Amino acid sequence: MNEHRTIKVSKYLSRHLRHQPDRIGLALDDAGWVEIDELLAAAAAHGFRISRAELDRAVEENDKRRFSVEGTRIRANQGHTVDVDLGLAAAEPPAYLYHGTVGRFLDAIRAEGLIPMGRHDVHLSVDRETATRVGARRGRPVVLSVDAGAMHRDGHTFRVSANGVWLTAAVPPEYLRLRD
Ligand code: HQG
Repeated sequence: MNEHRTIKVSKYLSRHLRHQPDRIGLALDDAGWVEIDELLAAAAAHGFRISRAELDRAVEENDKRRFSVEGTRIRANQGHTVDVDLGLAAAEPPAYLYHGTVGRFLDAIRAEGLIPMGRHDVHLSVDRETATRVGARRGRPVVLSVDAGAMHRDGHTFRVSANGVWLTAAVPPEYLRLRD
């Protein structure tokens, strides 16, 4: 299976495990899991046939480890817009985390801080390189430093996904340092 196909399968999985399971008649459980057999059958029934080997490859070779397989089930590790409770324990973040965005959002971010927009949480990266890549999805990237240590001391809750993305409900502006 070529890389192009793996990416296509990965995008299909992201779409239906994070955002639109009902589009193919799928129901995720409360924690976001679905039976792999059900997913493959639903995909085939809606015109996108994926073999089990292709699914396994898309999970294992995923650049961001976006999916977890446990036993007979699969879920997305983070990034949902549908209502799921991933059941992640609260964790102590590193002193600084990073958020990649673009210049056109900065005025709003300065005024109201980082908010989750469509997703459940604000997504933060452990290093500037990753944050730069996240921002670059939308244009020339701007990386913001988040004083996660101070937020944690002040009682904000952080969780870390299975693929190392830090999640928090919102980042008030006083914890942000903007770098243009
Ligand atoms: C911005 C991808 C205006 C925020 C990535 C971002 C990541 C505000 C956008 C993961 C704002 C939301 C998440 C405010 C935040 N006013 N704009 N107050 N607060 N924003 O896609 O962090 O490939 O929901 O800066 O790599 O870009 O999907 O979040 O630009 O890990 O696995 O609103 O998604 O991973 O966009 O990306 P998103 P994100 P995957």
